[in-house]
Amino acid sequence: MKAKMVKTLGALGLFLAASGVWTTKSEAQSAPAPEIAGVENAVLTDAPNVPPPITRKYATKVIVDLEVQELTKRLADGVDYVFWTFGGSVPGKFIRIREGDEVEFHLHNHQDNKMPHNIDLHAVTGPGGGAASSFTAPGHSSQFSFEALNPGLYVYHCATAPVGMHIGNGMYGLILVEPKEGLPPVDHEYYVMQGEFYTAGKYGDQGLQTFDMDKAVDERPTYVVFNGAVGSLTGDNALTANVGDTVRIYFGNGGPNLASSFHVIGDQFDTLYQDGTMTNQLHDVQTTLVPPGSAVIVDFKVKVPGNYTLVDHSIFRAFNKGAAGTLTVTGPENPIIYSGKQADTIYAGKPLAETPAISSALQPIKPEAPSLNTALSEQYTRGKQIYLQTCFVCHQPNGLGVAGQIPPLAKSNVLMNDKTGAIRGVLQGRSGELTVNGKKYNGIMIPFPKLTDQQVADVMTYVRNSWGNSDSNSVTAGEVKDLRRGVPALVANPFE
Ligand code: HEC
Ligand SMILES: [Cu+2]
Repeated sequence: MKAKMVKTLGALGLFLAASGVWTTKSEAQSAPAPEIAGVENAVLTDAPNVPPPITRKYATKVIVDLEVQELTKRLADGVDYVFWTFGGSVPGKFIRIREGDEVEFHLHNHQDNKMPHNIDLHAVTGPGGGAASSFTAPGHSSQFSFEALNPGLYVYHCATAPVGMHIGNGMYGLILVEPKEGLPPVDHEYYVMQGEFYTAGKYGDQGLQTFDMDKAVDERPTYVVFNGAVGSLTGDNALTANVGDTVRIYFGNGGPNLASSFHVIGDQFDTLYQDGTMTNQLHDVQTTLVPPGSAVIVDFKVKVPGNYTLVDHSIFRAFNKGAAGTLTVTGPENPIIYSGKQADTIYAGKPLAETPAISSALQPIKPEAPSLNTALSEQYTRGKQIYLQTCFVCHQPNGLGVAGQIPPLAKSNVLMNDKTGAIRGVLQGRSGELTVNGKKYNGIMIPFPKLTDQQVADVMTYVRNSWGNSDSNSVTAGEVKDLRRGVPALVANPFE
């Protein structure tokens, strides 16, 4: 109906214009369709690098190819984590386009990945920011297109359920929609993005760390970092500039939970594009608040040599959780702007009142020993490995699932009373309404056709003997083999 009305008004305008009743040209003609000239492939970069500024003066069709990769990488020294990434790193690739561009977006989900993913770009005008149109199973690609209507710096992120977990595992990045007139030139442009990680172990606990849903829900991160790891921007990885240079930082916050109080120790933001908008520029700012799902651009000129520390000024995060980076500025001293230490002399004030000593009596908490049926221990141990690679992301390391989204395996009546169904579920995937322990779920579990019969038997043995579940028998490879044989739809993909 709306389309029809527009058409009628258009015809009327044309008629009036033709008959000379209409006077001003701008009123007579509706805005011309935006001209799109040519096609190009987007240059994508990993942090802290930014693609070069856009010099063209017209809109074009930009093709973006972004591949989701689930990878084990360093989170801190001696600490590894399975990151879910847009392009192989956290944050995801930096995308740079121009206002008015038509973007043809291709999201590829690598065939070795375990999870479906999608993308919600805050620069997209349309439902979900592209999320539903880009929902992609492992080994598939999705395509959708959008017009970049609003200039600014925008966050993108995965929006596949459980959304918090996808973002919490590193699925976010930045897309810059340059205004038509461009941005003022600077000497250095850098890409920095903050995010939190919630690990089962404490800060610094060594080895491969798993995602901890309870900590994530409670918003108690173990790590708060810039660019996906402790130390991404320190030491040899520090950002650099020379005295007299102008530096621009595109700073985003992936969250998932915490707002960042972004600050550069020892300098001021000469220009702050608050909230990533081009129309609200502030000057001479010390600290700027960047909520999850938002971004800012800061420009400043460095005038004195030395190390400038980038922090989240919620300062324990900087010193105790990783949220610190360095900008190293080299060049001649400028004692007028900053003198350095000029004196150190003896000083003695009046004695202060005595304060009582504070005693702390913190007891370390002993972990609960798992009750383990020794006859099944070998299979159980192998099964646990598979569980921690394949199943825990959804069902959680503690087997409790995610309220309302993923059913529990701990004390699950479905798992324990329908062994055949549980095995079939792993082979074939599951979907549709399901009641577990009296609560309804309606989700999608992807199939695991790559697991061997023995691996399925092992993981079943593990889940049926963990978290209070107990099964006096193990599940055998033979049982799995029989079920697999009777399953013609084995490779059917529930996402298709
Ligand atoms: C992508 C997330 C995901 C992964 C990974 C996953 N599951 Fe599931 N699982 C689900 C969902 C969602 C359901 C409920 C499906 C429904 O609503 O029909 C489910 C249901 C189940 C059930 C039946 C319900 C219950 O709670 O007892 C079992 C058993 C199960 N999964 C075992 C496993 C095992 C074993 C693995 C690893 C091999 C695994 N799942 C991996 C999401 C997942
Ligand atoms: Cu995802």
